[in-house]
Amino acid sequence: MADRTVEVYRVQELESVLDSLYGTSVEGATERYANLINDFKNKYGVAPEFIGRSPGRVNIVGEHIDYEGYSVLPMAIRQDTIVAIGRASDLNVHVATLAPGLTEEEFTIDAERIGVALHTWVDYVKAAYIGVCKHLQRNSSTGLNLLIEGQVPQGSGLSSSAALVCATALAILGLLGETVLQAEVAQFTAECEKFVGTESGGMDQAISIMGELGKAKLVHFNPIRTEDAPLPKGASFVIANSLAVSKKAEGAARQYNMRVVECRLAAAVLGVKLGLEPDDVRAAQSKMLAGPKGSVTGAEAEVVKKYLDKEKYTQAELEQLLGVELEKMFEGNNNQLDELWPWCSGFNLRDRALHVYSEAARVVDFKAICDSEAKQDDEPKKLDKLATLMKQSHASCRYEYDCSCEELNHLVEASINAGALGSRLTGAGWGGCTVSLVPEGKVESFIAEVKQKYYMAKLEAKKLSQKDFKEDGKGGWEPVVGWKNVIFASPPGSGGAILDLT
Ligand code: NG1
Ligand code: MG
Repeated sequence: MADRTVEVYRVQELESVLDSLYGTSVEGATERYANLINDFKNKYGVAPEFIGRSPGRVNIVGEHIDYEGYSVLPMAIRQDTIVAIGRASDLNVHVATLAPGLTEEEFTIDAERIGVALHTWVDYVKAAYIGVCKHLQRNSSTGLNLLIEGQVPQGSGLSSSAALVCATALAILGLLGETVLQAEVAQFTAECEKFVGTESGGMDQAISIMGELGKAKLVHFNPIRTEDAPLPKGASFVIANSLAVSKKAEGAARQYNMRVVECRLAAAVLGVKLGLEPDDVRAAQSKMLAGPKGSVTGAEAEVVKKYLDKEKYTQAELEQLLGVELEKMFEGNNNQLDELWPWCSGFNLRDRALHVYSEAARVVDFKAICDSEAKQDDEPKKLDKLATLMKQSHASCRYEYDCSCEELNHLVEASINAGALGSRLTGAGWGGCTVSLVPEGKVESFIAEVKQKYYMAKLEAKKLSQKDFKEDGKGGWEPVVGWKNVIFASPPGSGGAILDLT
């Protein structure tokens, strides 16, 4: 596929730009952008020059395999982050947000002197700025004013963080007048998000930047590139937030990084058992045993079961097997993987590896079904096959990767009972959202039923926080953020873009 540059819209009339950006006229969108521009003027005294915009995403299949180099199949969603930018009169980057209660900050334009440590959301902005400077090999020559507004729910596995990092990077690139390839931005934003917490792969940034209206994408890594995955007709993807917050940068980040460690250890042990040379073992440890193009042959599960015979390995066992101290093995890593030791009680290499290989194969199967020429009357069969893969993916995440939680499992169950063909957790897990495949004609009744069977039932059983709900004025309850932000059908949305206001 030809390398595309990031889309730049010259804004003469906001409304028509937004129509092509969102593919349809979105209620309140014009006001939203106009407010951002206005608030920017009020805050900084001058009009913004550019707006960067990048969406959240939902992963349809291929969970926790991007950081092993295997391909994944997500789509961009409509909810996005927008960042207005202009030049400042000093040599600082000033950052403010329209979200209530969040502090403002400023930092120097000297990228070398910026520290990031995930203390606040501003660290994502800093990470994006550093990423742009590293990529361009120069700092901004002037200070910058930024105003940020985001609509991607946080901590819900829809990648609000990638939306923030990517939208910020695009705003800065717009202002600096740089034309850039989508794949380049996807690559460096994935790197810069690693400064801020998780040893993640590049899925979120890739789809946030490279998403396209109406299209799910098969995303490959090393190097990042995409293929279209034509979704069969007759079904919608419905996203539902379990309202259990996945605190990725805190508890779950440890669990997330712990999975990265387990996968690398699994690869290293397999390498030793398969008689690889030490150098190849080291290579296998940094990439799981992905084939040349991250391909799977189907034979991996047998190998895993044969050689990774124990459920949990201790640190001492692993050090003996690998002939190296684990602390040494993970030394010098951004996210202090070497600080995980006191926190863990053993390494489950077999189950993690089984998940990775089976999930990688499911992505290949999913794409093949999407691509298969089906006569109109075969579409329902295609949907069933895709749904089966989604269900298998959830089971594998739940039992083998252990990244689900009670709420997610209940929500998946309620979704199937409410008429979804398939349903699974999406994103890192341990909380956050599910994605369900629902026959088109049933979306409304599906949503109504899940409201009762999951949200109301859980609320009544005091298993959801009362703080997340308020009275709806009709004798019932509704989420404080509104139902449409908690459970909604999502067609594939467009990727990142720059709006030129000059
Ligand atoms: P979330 O937590 O949904 O942003 C994370 C990783 C992805 C991927 C998924 C699991 C980050 C920024 N993203 O997604 O790269 O590994 O988990 O498939 O950590
Ligand atoms: Mg994230």
